[in-house]
Amino acid sequence: MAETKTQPWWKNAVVYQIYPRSFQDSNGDGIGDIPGIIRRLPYLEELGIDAVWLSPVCRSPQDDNGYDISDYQDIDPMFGTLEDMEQLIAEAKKHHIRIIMDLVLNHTSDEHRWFLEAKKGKDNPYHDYYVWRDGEEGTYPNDMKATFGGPAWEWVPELGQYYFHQFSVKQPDLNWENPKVRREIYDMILWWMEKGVGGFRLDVIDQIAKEPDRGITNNGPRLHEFIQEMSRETFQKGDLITVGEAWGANTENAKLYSAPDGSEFSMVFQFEHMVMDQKEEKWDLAPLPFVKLKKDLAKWQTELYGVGWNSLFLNNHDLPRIVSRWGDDGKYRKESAKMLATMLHGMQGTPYIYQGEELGMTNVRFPDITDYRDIESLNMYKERMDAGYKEEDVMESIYAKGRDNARTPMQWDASKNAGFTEGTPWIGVNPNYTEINAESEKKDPDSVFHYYQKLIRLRKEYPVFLDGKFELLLPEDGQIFAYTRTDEDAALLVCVNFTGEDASWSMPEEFRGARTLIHNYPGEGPEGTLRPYEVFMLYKKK
Ligand code: TEU
Ligand code: CA
Repeated sequence: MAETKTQPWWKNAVVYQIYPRSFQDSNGDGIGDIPGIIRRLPYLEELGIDAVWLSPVCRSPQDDNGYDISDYQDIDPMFGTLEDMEQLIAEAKKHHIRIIMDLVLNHTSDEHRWFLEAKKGKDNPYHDYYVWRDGEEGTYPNDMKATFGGPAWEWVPELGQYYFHQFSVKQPDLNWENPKVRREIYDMILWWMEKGVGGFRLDVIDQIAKEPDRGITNNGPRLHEFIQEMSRETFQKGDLITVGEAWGANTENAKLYSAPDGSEFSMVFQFEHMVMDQKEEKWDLAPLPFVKLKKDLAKWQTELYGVGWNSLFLNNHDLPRIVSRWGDDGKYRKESAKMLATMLHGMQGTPYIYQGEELGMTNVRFPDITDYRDIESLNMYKERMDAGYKEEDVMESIYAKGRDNARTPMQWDASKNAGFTEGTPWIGVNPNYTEINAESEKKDPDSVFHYYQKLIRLRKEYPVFLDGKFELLLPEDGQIFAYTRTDEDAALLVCVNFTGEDASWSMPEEFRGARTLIHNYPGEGPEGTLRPYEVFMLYKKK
């Protein structure tokens, strides 16, 4: 273990994200569940991760797969019971794993008790828990749009009012201006903390301080005031990892979010690197500007050094599989999956691995739109078909960017349904599971799984991963992503060929003869030419 006495535990941790409905089914209903997760804890311990972030398991009508919560203090029967959750927390602890819950605080389900009350009348004590505007049917308060399509306003005839929703109509936005709402939320968080959770991921947290009349959704004026209050009232009373999801994060506000004094969160998920290969909308594809990507990641490394903390990720349940997106999921699947992992895990920050990423799982191409489940993809399909797009173009967008790419069942073995369920899975299994699965990778010393395992181990063994200062090499090179990490005692060189072609490379003088920590081709760290997707890390003591 690296010296971490003065550092919080989560700076040296690796987090694994589980999308519960797709991880492991235990009762044959085709839906992953908490007992299924408990069963797979030994696998996670073997991989070497320190914490698991669970996408929402609270009670929910599942309009947006659990991101529409109807009871924050209960578990959805689909996933199990509160006792199962308590057991998961306890069992995970035995495997040295902490459980991170997903807090969806920007909105609730429209079936949440607060919203059912709120709809009863303008005088109801819960009415002001949500964001309402008077009006007339058919004339929206303004032209704001919801992320999942259509207007951000929904008419409630009984009240003669619209409510505001940034996501689906079944996800009404909470009114954070109301101190009673904030207090309810803090009490709920404290309740989960008492149950022994290890931390929280905060869904679209930069959108809570909205001001719809001014068209403001993220980064509203009171945002950091609300977060600091929440942190003071809750997180700071425990030893937690907290990570805010913030599509609107930049290196300036990230210094607030992840301030070392702990006044807000441990860190945020920022998305600058995740929106480069698109035009205005994510569905409109554009080539990845590689040099720009390098400079952007380098900027985050440099600007947060010593004054904030980075999260490191390339995948989650909303994003396509990275090996299909920036690697090569055909001929060089293994090499390129390892390349992307190396590029990321050499940087400073807390790495997140999304289920199946450690196997090099790929995107899926289901033949028909009826094979898809995600509300975002289905709504987009309908909108674009109505607008006269060609079906094959719409499907290409879904193949490249649809969220269901990440949501197909975890591929455990080559048996029926990849060992995910004995029943009928809620969404199709990627047909490549007979080749790509955990069982076969565990047997193969050269697998993507073993490579991730090694990367995780290295981070814990060499303190330079934790504190080394980042420097980008060859910033203008169109194929190679190389950087160094340097602290008082040692230096690390991370070098990756991001492409499927040979790349010319000359070893920096100071790394000649340095020790190879990891390499995805046989032999020592190379000189002269890097083969397709070739990567290595070199280490030198000063
Ligand atoms: O995602 C935030 C969000 O803005 C996404 O809708 C994002 O724009 C989209 O997925 C990109 O494809 C969070 C959750 O991670 C997501 O699963 C939820 O659907 C959303 O919030 C609403 O809670
Ligand atoms: Ca189940």
